[in-house]
Amino acid sequence: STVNTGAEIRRFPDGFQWGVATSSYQIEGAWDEDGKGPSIWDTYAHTPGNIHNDDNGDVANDHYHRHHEDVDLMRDIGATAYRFSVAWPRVFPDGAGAPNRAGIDFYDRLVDALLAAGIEPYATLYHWDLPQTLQDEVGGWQSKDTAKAFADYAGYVSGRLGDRVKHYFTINEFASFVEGGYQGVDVKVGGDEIVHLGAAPGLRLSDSELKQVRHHAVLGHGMAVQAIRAHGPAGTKIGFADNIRVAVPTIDTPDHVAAAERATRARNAGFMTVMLEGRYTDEYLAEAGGRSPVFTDEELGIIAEPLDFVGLNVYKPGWYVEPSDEAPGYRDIPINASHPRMQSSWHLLDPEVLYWAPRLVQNLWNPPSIYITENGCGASDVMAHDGRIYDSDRVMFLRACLGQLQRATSEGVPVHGYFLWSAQDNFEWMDGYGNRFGLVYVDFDTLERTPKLSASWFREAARRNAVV
Ligand code: PNW
Repeated sequence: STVNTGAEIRRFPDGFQWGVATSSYQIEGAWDEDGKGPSIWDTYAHTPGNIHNDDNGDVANDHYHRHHEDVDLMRDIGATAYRFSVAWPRVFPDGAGAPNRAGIDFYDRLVDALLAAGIEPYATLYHWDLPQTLQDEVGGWQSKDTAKAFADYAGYVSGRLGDRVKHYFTINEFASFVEGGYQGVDVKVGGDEIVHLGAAPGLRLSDSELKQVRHHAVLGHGMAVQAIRAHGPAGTKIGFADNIRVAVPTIDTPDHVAAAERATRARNAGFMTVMLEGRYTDEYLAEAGGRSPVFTDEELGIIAEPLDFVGLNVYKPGWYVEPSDEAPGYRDIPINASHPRMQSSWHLLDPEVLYWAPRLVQNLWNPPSIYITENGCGASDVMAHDGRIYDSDRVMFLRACLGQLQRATSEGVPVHGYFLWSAQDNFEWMDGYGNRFGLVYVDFDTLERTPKLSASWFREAARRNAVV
């Protein structure tokens, strides 16, 4: 008789991508080299008091000069795909105008190295490093001009890399840079505790102004999709990578799941919902006194350009809900102060969110394909032992999360890949270098890289295409 071991049962579909992810500002360094213009994150991190320890990304992982070593590491870890971001101010130092040849050449070399190593490149076009010139001259995403400049840049990049890069994510995490950068985000993390998160450019706009910024961000996404379709080769695949706010049901019955769907659709009204439905919900339009956003039907059509896939960054439950007989048909459930967490201040733990996020998205919008574009966890310190670096907490986290994702694929939810955040420890925004998300440890004095226990776990999971 044959025994089916766990790893045989807990397999992912054939062709499933086992990816790792990073972003330009968090790893590249070389902040003012080869003609690169400053970004709003250069400015923000150079301003004392914004970042833990006043760290900045001037050098970061020095990936700009070490990308060959980093590609080799990813191959050794067994990654089949790599999600990186292109730094807009490397390619257009002032955001628009003449491209900087040396800037795009860097991504050319990176893509060639990835393909030579058998790793499929997935490019994100905006991971928050807006050219400072666009902030200074037009107010960044407060202006429609930024959406237009973004589309021009996206079209140019897809024209230059499109013979080798077949997959693009327009924008990473709308809420993180819009709410974080233009107002500041308050995240409820259990009990009465609220965590405040800030981001570049560090503005404090009103709710009404913020809705206009959101509108320009989703418009920029839609215009970029059109530009890539116009300039990239036929067959180029495009989507976004958004940190969906997931309403998690506590009981898997049709009425609880329906409440979670309603709540998820409502809480993502300014971003995912409008990009996938082409309309703002009535409730969303009534908020902030109905003064904003100002938009046209033509813009709604652009915002909802059909996509090839939806990318979901999934770390934590947004909140928990239950059904209600009263409008809007769901009710929030309080989160206990004792709810388990991972290291980051905002990181509530619930691995089931890797099941519910794709399942709710499929139920609500039925996209042709879904990727998990980020998932992972941070740790403030590391346990070095006999020359090895042990992160059993991360292995626990990954095994639990991927187990739930496998449950979704086994039920037929069309998830075609997973990108772990992150390939290496890197500059973790407000937390600076004090919060480590990598499968690979980086000594930020010597820049030496050392794979952690979690890298060995990832390699075996990728090799077996299963939860191990
Ligand atoms: C994402 N939250 O940010 C970003 O895309 C990455 O650049 C970042 O390094 C990574 O996740 C880890 O933080 C997030 O409040 C920011 O839930 C905030 C939240 C989640 C993710």
